Amino acid sequence: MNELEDLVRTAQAAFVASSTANDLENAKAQFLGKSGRITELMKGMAALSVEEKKTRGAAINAAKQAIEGALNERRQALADAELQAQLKAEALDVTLPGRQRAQGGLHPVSLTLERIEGIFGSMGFEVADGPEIETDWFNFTALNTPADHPARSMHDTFYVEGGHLLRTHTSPMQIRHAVQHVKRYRDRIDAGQGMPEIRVIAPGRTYRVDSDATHSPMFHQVEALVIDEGINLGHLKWTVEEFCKAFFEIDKIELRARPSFFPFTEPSLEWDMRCDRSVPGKITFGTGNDWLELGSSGMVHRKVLENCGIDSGRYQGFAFGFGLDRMAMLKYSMPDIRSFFEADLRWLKHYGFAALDLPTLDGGLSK
Ligand code: FA5
Repeated sequence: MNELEDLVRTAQAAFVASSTANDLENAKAQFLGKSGRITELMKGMAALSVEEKKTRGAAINAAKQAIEGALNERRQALADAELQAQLKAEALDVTLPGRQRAQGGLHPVSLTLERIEGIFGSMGFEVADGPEIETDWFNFTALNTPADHPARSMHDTFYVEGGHLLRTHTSPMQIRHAVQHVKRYRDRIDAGQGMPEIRVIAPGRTYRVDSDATHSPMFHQVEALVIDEGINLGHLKWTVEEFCKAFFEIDKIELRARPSFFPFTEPSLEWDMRCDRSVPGKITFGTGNDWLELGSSGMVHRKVLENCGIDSGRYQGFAFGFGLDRMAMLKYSMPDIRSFFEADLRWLKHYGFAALDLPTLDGGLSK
């Protein structure tokens, strides 16, 4: 009997010494496994008499149950310890204040773009989109600016492989859109029924080798194109004026048209707006003795219409291209165009385009 009590004690000690579930299973095999100590003792009963087998068998069974009891107890203890360790590792302080989700805002260029699209949308203009990597044909040649034309030097740009370039203005969209329009109404045009008017704006990114406070190597323009029978300079002036009134939210503006030159428009005009800049850092429109350049425009050149397959004897058009970033600078009184592309949160916060003090979940204020 002592031998069995010893065995139980040895098993209990081995289980207690097992610090992991794996160790415990190995220890179990030594006592309760197929070739473990209990199995060996069972096998040893073969030579005993029936009476002896009864007493010996009962004693071995009792020892086996004691060992199994000790094993289960240790298993439970290890599982509890593991759970405690996990709970400790994943401890959560529910009294901590919640993490605040920072509130972003739209960039002034995006807001300006949305605003411009909204205003022209209300005037019945479609919005067209086109590639920023252009061919020489769309960016220059189709716009009546052949390879040897001096006007090309004003649009120094970034050339990429395969004779392509980063577009220097949004005017190539005039050609792309007009060509598509003619294609779409080919049957009507061929039947002598004419085509519906073109009334479209094309905003987007443009590129030039330029950099100072009012020029950036990547900037945004918005192009407008209207082509129909009987379009004249009066339509151009009215559209520019109405757009400016809506954009700057003022009823009284005074525009000045200056003669200019673009190979793709004839005549060509640049538009300035009367303003007052006598107070440093402040600009007021509609009064004052100063003029601010807004953008360029003109009546679409006969050759450009013809390059798009449009009958220049029947149709006339106007087009203009305004600097979108410049419009944003004027609208929000921002002095330096380079700040637009520096992704400086302090600048966005300063002009109110990113949240400043937001309430956190614990009622405090974030900085
Ligand atoms: C053009 O780009 C012509 N395509 C506009 C046009 C369209 C004329 C249709 C006639 C008919 P211009 O180079 O002037 O024109 O540029 C137009 C406007 O883009 C400028 O008035 C200015 O507001 C803006 N701009 C030009 N270069 C830059 C630059 N580097 N950074 C920021 N804005 C610029």
